[in-house]
Amino acid sequence: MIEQLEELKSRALEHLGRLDALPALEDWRVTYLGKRSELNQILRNLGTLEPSARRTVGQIANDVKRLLESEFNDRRTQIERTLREAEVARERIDVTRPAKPTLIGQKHPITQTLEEIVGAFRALGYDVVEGPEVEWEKLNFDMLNIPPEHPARDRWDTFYVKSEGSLPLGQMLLRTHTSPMQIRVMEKTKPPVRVVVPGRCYRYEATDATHESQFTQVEGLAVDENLTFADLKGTLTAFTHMVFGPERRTRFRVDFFPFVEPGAEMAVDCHGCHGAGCRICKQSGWLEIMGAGMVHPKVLEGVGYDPSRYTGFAFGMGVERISMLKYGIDDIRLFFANDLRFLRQFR
Ligand code: 2U9
Repeated sequence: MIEQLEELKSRALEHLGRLDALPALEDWRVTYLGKRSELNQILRNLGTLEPSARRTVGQIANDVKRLLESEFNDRRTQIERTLREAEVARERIDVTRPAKPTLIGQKHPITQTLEEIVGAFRALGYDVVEGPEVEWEKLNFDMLNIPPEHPARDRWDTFYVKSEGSLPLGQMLLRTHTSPMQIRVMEKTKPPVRVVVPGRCYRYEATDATHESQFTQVEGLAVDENLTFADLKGTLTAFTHMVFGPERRTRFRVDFFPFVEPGAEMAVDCHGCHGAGCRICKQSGWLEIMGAGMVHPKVLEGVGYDPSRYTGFAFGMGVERISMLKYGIDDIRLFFANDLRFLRQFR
């Protein structure tokens, strides 16, 4: 029996040494220390031995049991530690590893140009206001001295919005310029007025390299006593120097817009070639960047301003066009294509 115990001990310890997982360890415990284990059989049968053998065998059996229990506990502790260490190693975060590069965006080139234009007029003392993109026909056309039979009102030029009920202000439409907002400003406030109005406008255009049915405008308006065409020229020249550079020259030529009289078109000498002729200015040496003029007396009268006391000047420009001229972009559709290869160049 003693030999059986010795053999059992070395078998159990050798088996235990080969285990490295908790379920197998539990099987081992059931086999060698469980109720139906060989060892337990021996302990239970001690009673059948004669007293002196019972004492010797009993002591050895109990020693084996204690040894197996303590080896079992040690092994369990060891396996648990190994598993924990493996888990920690698996979950370890390398804080020295360089971060994944994040895609940092930037403002759309139109927004950048718009902010630059608006910033220049802010520096000249102008307020910035925005208005609704869906407007009344009366504010978009009638009050700007654009009569009902004017071709701009045609469905071919303007997007009308289905309007119902009695319509004292006419149909609703997608504004074709931000000018109706200047009407709203003048109806609400007395002169002096100095505002710029940036915003999106819509025209029923066939899309090509220089036309889109959606575009962005900045328009401006100054009304006060004694304002003259000289103020218009000085203001727009100062603006040009801020946005296109202090050495730029400006050129004013007569043009027609129903809401101004006289009307003008302003050009700046080409920053690409200093007037010699290049790709940007299509060899002309000049870039037409905006329209302008003295506010038509009928427009002032319409908002209740006395045209014998007040005069004003107004101007308007397309932000896409300014941006294209500034950066040498040859197709307006690039602004609306959401192509990162294009957009990322404006960081
Ligand atoms: C009021 C009175 C007058 C704004 C003006 C222009 C000339 C002009 C175009 C430039 C390119 C529109 O974006 S564009 O297609 N605009 O040439 N705009 S004077 O005159 C006003 C505005 C509001 C009450």
